[in-house]
Amino acid sequence: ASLSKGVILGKKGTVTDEAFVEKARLDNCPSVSPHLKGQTKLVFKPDLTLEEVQAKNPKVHRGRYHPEECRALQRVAILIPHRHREKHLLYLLEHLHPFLQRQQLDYGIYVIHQAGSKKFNRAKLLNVGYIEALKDEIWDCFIFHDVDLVPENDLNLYRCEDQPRHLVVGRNSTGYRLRYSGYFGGVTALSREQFFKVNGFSNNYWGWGGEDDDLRLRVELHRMKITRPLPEVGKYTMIFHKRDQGNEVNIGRMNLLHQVSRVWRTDGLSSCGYKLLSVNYNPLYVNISGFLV
Ligand code: UD2
Ligand code: MN
Repeated sequence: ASLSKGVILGKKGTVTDEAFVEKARLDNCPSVSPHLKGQTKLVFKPDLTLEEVQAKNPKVHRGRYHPEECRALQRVAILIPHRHREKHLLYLLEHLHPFLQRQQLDYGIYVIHQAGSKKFNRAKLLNVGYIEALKDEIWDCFIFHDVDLVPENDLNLYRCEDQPRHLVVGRNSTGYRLRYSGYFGGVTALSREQFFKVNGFSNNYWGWGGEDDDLRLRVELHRMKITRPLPEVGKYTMIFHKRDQGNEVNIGRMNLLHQVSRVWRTDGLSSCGYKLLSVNYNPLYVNISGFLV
């Protein structure tokens, strides 16, 4: 317990963390939540507002929620790389909050915003998210999540297992089929230890492409094996978009992919340089904004 997180001093001056004691009293949540609905049809209302989404999630505070009826099995941080995709973020928050609550998770949502006009760097932003989120809580599990992918089936559990997981088997735009064997893009789940072991993502992928394959190679180099949900469960809707300005295809990606086994130790979490601009605790998500260097 830290003094800044709701700690009270007991009668004899002993320190007790109220929230901690409260959680310890509860039984573990069941391995399958009773609130799951399975496949659902997603609706995206054109005039949706953040206020509406907030009103529908009164139990979410500062981007966080934990079930009141049982002790969650894992603490899960959702990390979303972001720049200029406000509408997509709104739709994702709208669907993800109830989805995660139905799964009885102790979770927090972090949006990692890339400030400035440098080429977009999804992988490095996710490294920043991992480093910064761990300053709030010792998260057990990290879900690295594109802003435009909305899960259709809540049997797709947002938790970590003994091997890294790829949660997107298919999406609407590709006929719900796996794009290629080894594909590791979109939404992935790695435990704190698994991600740390591979030294996180590479920091060197500026612009579109390759960074997901790089992470797959890191995972394979450490003799871990990627697992996936069943195809009917790992289904996502990708909200339609064009390639963003500032995220042009990275033509150097193949060269970078040839160097992974040589550079993973020195390129990653251990060398992730950035200038933190702000951390804002909004009702539905923590917004981390920074310049990548
Ligand atoms: C694919 C992968 C994605 C990543 C990317 C290559 C899937 C489903 N997704 O996505 O994980 O590997 O290829 O880099 O296969 N973003 C912004 N603002 C920008 C640019 C990107 O917020 O200006 C974020 C946002 O979270 C977005 C993600 O980066 O979802 C990936 O970018 P994309 O959606 O343009 O790329 P896409 O759909 O080809
Ligand atoms: Mn996309």
